[in-house]
Amino acid sequence: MKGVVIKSVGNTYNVQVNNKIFKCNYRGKYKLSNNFSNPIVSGDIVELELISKETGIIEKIYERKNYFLKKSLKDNKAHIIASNIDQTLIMGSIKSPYTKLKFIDKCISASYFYEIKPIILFNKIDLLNKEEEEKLNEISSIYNSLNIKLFTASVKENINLNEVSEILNNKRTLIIGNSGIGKSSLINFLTGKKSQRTDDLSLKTGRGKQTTTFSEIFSLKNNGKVVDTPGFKDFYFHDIDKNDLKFLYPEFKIKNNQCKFNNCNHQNEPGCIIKENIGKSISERRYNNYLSILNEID
Ligand SMILES: Nc1nc2c(ncn2[C@@H]2O[C@H](COP(=O)(O)OP(=O)(O)OP(=O)(O)O)[C@@H](O)[C@H]2O)c(=O)[nH]1
Ligand SMILES: [Mg+2]
Ligand SMILES: [Zn+2]
Repeated sequence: MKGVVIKSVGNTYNVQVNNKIFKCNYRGKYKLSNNFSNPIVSGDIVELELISKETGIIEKIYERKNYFLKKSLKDNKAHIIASNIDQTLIMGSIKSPYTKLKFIDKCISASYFYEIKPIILFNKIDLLNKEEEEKLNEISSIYNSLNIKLFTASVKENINLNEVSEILNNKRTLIIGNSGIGKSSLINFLTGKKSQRTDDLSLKTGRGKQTTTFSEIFSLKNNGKVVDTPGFKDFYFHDIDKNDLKFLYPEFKIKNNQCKFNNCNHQNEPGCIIKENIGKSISERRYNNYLSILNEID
């Protein structure tokens, strides 16, 4: 029987077949690649053998269309965040918590690498003063010029949520963002239920408290599905190499062949067209983040 993994907690997986959910374990004899720190993830399509009305055993994982990986800091292996995704919704905020654009750029690059369409959502705009709104406008124009959709919204005050809901229609969307950014709040709105616990920001740190501890798929009122992931502060690439990164910057693409050296990584090489265009067709912030991300790839 074929089903979809909609939740994984430790070694137990909830697998959905039509409208029924079975609690399942994985049969260890079909060992998966040792390169992964977690064998099964939300989004996987699996073959199931039922052992009771409510439980089953996962016999096999069907080939994944795609997946989103980060490096597991525990063992340096690949940690799969979700599989079989159509798009990523990268959430950020100007405040409470403040999101570094580097984090957003990293999520965008990874999305492109795994051939998933990135979309950006800046939440909590209800908190912004004029000056902060201005900052957000500048950020918007950077990403708009790259043809990446950027929404601004407030889940709390129900601002612009219909537009966000529309873009998730009929798609399976991976939601990524720092803890406390409002992922679960958004999902509660989109499912029309209080499916997810949300929490006040920790008073001490001003950051969220990580109330979501595993990835889980939710069905929305509009036929879309979203994968909620535990908020993380930062993440590291697993299989994206230094030489891959430049191809994940759309604004570099048109000019990639025009540098003096055809393998130019646009760092300190002489005759670099990209460096010449910083502040013109290439945003300085994006370029600085590029260098910084490049530096953390080993
Ligand atoms: N002011 C304001 N607060 C919001 C908004 N959206 C969410 N919040 C609040 O921000 C806090 C964190 O929201 P969550 O939805 O739990 O955040 P999360 O991204 O799921 O966090 P993790 O599960 O820890 O990754 C809660 O207190 C929400 O009520 C918003 O648009 N404006
Ligand atoms: Mg959450
Ligand atoms: Zn160059």
